[in-house]
Amino acid sequence: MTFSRTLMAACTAAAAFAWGATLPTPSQAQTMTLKAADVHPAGYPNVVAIEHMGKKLEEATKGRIKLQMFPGSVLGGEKEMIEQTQVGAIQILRTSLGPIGPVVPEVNVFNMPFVFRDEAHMRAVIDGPIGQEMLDKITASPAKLVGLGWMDGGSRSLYTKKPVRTPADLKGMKIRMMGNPLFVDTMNAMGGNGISMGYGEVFTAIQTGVVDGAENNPPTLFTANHYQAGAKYYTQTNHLIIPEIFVMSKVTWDKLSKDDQALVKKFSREAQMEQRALWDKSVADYTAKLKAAGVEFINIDNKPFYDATAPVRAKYGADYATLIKRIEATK
Ligand code: BDP
Repeated sequence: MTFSRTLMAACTAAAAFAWGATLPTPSQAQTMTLKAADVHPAGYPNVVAIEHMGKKLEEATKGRIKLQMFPGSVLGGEKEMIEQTQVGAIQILRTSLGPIGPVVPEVNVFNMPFVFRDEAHMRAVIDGPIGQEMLDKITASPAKLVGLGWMDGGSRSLYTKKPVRTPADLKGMKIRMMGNPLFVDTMNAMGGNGISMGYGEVFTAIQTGVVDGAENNPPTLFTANHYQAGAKYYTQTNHLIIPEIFVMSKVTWDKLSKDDQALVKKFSREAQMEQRALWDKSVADYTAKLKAAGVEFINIDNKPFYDATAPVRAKYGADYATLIKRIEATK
């Protein structure tokens, strides 16, 4: 073999293991750089917690496993990123649980309106056995995703160009919802017209009047600038308390040694707890920033919205009555 052929062979081998795997001798642990992705910008609690998890992995494996974060939707919207994670092009994805629903229908129990009493209740559920079972369901499903851990996505409330206080006020208003029929049904039940749309299109849609508003938590409303597109009324409906999730591509997971898998699990649990502390602080900070920017927070009695969405819970919860009872019984 000539020198250049040897070089070519080496380059091909390097390309084949471009994301870092060494030649797969079973006794030798893997070297890899995990590509992690998030729609949120650098500095957002979820992004910071995953980056920190990467640092811990790097330290514990003496640099064998590294993590590179791609924040701010640079790798696409959540639907596209879920697909990329399924095929192994993204190794760790932090996403809302919302767009996981169409891929793993069981998770829709956590996506139902008002299924959690409040954020403390949601946290108790995700930290306990039900949270673990749900991660395991995702892992065991054919989706090719491994559920690593949960994050707090706070409570989602409405933000609109005109003030809303009751379901009747939503009549005729087009409200952007995440890509999952459950959310369109939720908004329709709440009195508006739910429009399913990717997160990256919401700013322009509000600005041009394609929609009259959207719904999200204060940190997202602030960092996505949607209030600057004209949605200045934030009505505290708290209709969805959706935990966020971070998953690993099954393609990647299967390449990890048992020891490395255990490390990833350990640091995932720590990331779940760390994000929460960052989250609480960010909600307070961004709420203050939104108020300073002129966003009007409207406090309402959200019972009429709870009552209006009963048919959505009945429809999507029908197959999970026992699980829902266990959620309700969680203190
Ligand atoms: C944010 C979630 C993010 C979603 C976004 C959305 O953190 O994962 O993509 O909402 O509404 O709260 O699409």
